[in-house]
Amino acid sequence: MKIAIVCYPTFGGSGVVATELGIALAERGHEIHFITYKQPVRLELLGNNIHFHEVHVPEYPLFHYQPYELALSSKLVDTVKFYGIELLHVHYAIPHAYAGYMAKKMLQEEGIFIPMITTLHGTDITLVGKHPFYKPAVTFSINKSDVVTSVSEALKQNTIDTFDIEKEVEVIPNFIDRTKYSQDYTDCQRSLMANDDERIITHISNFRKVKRIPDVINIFYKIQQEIPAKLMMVGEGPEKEYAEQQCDDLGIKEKVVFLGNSTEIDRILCFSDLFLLPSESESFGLAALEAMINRVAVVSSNTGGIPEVNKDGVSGYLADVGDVETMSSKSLEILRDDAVLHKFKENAFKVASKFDILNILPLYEEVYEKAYKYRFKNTY
Ligand code: GMT
Repeated sequence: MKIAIVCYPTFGGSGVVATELGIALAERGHEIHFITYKQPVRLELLGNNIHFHEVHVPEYPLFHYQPYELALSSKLVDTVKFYGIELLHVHYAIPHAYAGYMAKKMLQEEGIFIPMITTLHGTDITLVGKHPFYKPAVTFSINKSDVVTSVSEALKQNTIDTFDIEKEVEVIPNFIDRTKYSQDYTDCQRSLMANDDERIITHISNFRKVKRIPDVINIFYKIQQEIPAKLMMVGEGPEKEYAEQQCDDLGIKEKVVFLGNSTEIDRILCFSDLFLLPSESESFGLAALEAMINRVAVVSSNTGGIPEVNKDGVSGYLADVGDVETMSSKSLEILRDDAVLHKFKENAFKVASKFDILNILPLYEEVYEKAYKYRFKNTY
């Protein structure tokens, strides 16, 4: 099938999922066309059946805001026509579902009917999408999608509770490609990061408020008071500067390493013992899943879709949002003893394995088949 994928090309979870999905679909013989403003970060190899089309937004002094949606829908129309694209899969409703619908309408005028699948990822519903300034447009574009999927049961419920949705929302959880994560730890340069007696704790995110970065630091602060430990902070974002200041104020600067954005997440995770994800809201928690497949135990909040990924008492522990006390004591419970830590690490791997791409990809292919049937329906 010839599929156009629209996504954010950055380090954010939705872009990573869209990119990994496209790569896997291309490996299964589909022809994939990524359409976005920059080559997605995890997309390294382009080839016969994997293409990238850049959306350019020409600057014009009259525009205070550059009209990205307009440029994206025009690019979609051109690409669909030129390559004979059969299906449109947009990730993150804002503004992709809206632009996708406009492209559908323009193509329809020329007698081309292209089905659109919209995958909801999280903040497009829970944070940004429900803002009154966006809500009518988000509701409209979800309802106008031929198939709607969400990455967790929790997000599906949230969507139904928040929006006036006429469409069925199908849950297709995020996934992981096990084969991409080496089981060979010889490459793992743990000694560069910490002493043998130190536990390594990691947090990876885009350092937005929703990730509750101060909680990460406070949990670690309590851990390192009890056992030797280091904290790896991976990513960039608005809360990073404050986090660095917080570490300075708490006198733990030497024990915390800020690594910035990284394309070598698995290398960092391979020497980690524990992953912290105390988010305020999280529709799935892809970062936790990536940690778990690398045999890293997870201590997280119990918000949104996280309990569907991190199993309490098995792959790690869950606590209420903001409950730093419980998150630090549970972390210590995992970290104090080698045998306990080993058990949690192995469990984390087992739980994560259920989200293997081999189990999830066919669900997307099923949805594509279903959406493809809509191509003859002149209903939108
Ligand atoms: O918040 C992020 O990390 C980025 C955001 C995105 O859409 O790029 O992530 C959302 O989608 C991810 C992939 O489906 C999920 O794993 C994250 O849980 C979700 N983030 C939130 O709900 C806050």
